[in-house]
Amino acid sequence: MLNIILFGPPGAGKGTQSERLIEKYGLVHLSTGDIFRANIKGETELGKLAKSYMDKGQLVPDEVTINMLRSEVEKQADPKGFIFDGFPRTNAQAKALDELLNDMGTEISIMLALEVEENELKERLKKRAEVSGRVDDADPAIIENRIKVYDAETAPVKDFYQGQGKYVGIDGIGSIDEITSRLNEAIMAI
Ligand code: B4P
Repeated sequence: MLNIILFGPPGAGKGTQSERLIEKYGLVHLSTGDIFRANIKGETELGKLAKSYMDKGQLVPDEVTINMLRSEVEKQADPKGFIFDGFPRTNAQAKALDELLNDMGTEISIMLALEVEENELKERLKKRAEVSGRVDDADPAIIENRIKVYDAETAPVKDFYQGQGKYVGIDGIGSIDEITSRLNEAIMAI
């Protein structure tokens, strides 16, 4: 199986690039952000809980996120592989993902980390706010908080995969096509 983690700060292009990679490699796309947003739209209990964190730019608690991800993975019959987009975001999530894949007789193939500097991230999210209707994109203070949470809780996840020799940094600045080519090159080199 080909199991890819697409990693990076909010606005780095994870969602945008995932759409292209799933098509090319026939992978299952699991975006925890998208799943939470679908639950918010459907007004489920999970959605109500997730919204109370997301609207403030905080992470949804690990236990809730891990259980949700596990059930989404286990739903798939005979997958060719997965793209994990926006997961793991903490070391506890990374450990849980390793255990889950291990139980399935597989593992993470590569972590592709999109590297984009902070001012560019803020610009992209501000632009997206005009069309997304996302509360967490609309307020500069919330964007600031998302980046702060990323630096404190999510960035250290890089070390977890670097320790396994699976981390590859990708320049996330440039056209969407250029960045897709860089990602494809890294996947071909696995
Ligand atoms: P996500 O949905 O993952 O939010 P995100 O990080 O902002 O999305 P993404 O970063 O994928 O957007 P993209 O780069 O594609 O999470 C939202 C919230 O959910 C979190 O804050 C948290 O509260 C919660 N959550 C999710 N997962 C969780 C977890 N595992 N644990 C706990 N909580 C969790 O796009 C950004 C914009 O840039 C787009 O408008 C795009 O058009 C533009 N763009 C992309 N590539 C570009 C390029 N090359 N040049 C210019 N613009 C570009």
